[in-house]
Amino acid sequence: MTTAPVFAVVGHPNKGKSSVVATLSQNDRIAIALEPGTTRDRQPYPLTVDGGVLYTLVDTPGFQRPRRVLQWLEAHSLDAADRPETVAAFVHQHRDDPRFHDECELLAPLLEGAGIIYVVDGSVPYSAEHEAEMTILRWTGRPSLALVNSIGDQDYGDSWQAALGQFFQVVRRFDAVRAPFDQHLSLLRAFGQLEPGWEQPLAEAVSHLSEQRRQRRREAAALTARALADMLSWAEQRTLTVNQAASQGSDDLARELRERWYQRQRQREQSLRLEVEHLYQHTRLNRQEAELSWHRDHDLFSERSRKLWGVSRSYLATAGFGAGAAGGVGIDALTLGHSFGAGALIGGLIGAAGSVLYGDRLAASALNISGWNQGLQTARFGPVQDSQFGYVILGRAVDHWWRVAHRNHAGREPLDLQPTDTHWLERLDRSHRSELQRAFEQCRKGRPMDREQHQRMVDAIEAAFAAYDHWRLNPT
Ligand SMILES: Nc1nc2c(ncn2[C@@H]2O[C@H](COP(=O)(O)OP(=O)(O)OP(=O)(O)O)[C@@H](O)[C@H]2O)c(=O)[nH]1
Ligand SMILES: [Mg+2]
Repeated sequence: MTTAPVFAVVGHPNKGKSSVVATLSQNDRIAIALEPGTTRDRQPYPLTVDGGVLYTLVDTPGFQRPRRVLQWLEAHSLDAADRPETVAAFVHQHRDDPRFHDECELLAPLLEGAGIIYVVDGSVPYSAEHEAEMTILRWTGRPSLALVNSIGDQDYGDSWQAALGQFFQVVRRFDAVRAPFDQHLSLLRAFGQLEPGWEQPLAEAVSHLSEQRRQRRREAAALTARALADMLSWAEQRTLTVNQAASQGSDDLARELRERWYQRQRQREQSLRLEVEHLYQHTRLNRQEAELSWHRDHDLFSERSRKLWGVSRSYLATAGFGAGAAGGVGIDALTLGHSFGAGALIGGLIGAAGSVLYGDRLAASALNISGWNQGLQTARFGPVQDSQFGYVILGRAVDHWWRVAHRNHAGREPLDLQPTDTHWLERLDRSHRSELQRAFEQCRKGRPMDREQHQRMVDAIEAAFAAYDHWRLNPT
């Protein structure tokens, strides 16, 4: 069994050290902030997959007094051979000296065998003040790699590369917030080149992480399938006594059940969001303002959002709504055979979001009241009769999944779920589309799916993820 490599992430204050650690250790709890001096003490963050540590990153505070440290080192070194010991002597001697707290914290893991990841900000020009830092790091004699992480918009990467190349074995550009997953893997391979003993553990880390990513996508599709089946087949019920039935009009009753039904759908969608976020180890995404709240103007249930989420009439036609759809027949006409039409459904749901369009008409028609049985009656609202609802929920879920799966753990901005204006779902192949349509129909009719059917639905959703991913990367 090989030991997992350890890397200390070091550099100037406020240049993205903690951001690099957060992204590469998939840990969104690490403190990242605009103010310098956010990280006060060194802290190891292991990346664990299936109970095994693949590598550990040590977050550290930034250099505070590199020139003073270098002066001390130069004054206490006899020749190049004793430089690592001189650095160790410095740390030993200044461990309790508050002036050099930060330097001792960042050098200690290097003395214990960690490799160096030196982080600079490529959006500000190179300056000689970094030379003292780089010289101190070189004196430790540890394997080293420099990362040019750009915080702002300017690009001084080339001048940085030239300077860094003289001090570090490998120099890479890496944007901690935006770098796609492939670049994480390529960076890990570069770490493996720093020391012979690290090549194998980091090659294993790359293969574990690739496999984990495939599994997560599969699991996210399964979670989405479960939520869809649940939401599409959901009905609210209430049992009424004779007195209750007499005192409450059916409009009133429908309104009550409808409110509960909306509430339940919202909660179920929210719980799917959390499940997917936790799957990808995002534990504190800010969804309050920018993302999953119910904006009135692109509400889940509005006609506009149906269009935005990519469910076009031609898609509905191919998915099983009949030839009339392609000819431009209105949505209501397409679904005439159902117990309530898409127009009424959408209108009613808009009603829930604040407008009163169609509200009561829908409420009355969606309510189903049983006959009397031993002095009791059952009122039932749902399940939703239009499979279009499924496409809206699916569209939102796929978009959320994509943003979470592609989000680095250094990201601290709110997750902003902007609706798209392209019918990306049409890129899904015909057989998976039909599979989805079949699954939605089955849920609508309240028929439970067997294992195989459920599995086919998961496959179709995974294919929808892939289609969306492809569309995002090749939008035209
Ligand atoms: N746009 C962008 N911003 C980044 C990136 N990396 C860091 N930042 C921002 O830069 C600021 C500092 O990031 P940190 O990761 O806390 O920096 P640090 O080097 O750990 O800072 P100290 O612990 O204070 O030394 C934060 O506001 C980050 O959001 C990046 O790759 N892109
Ligand atoms: Mg920090």
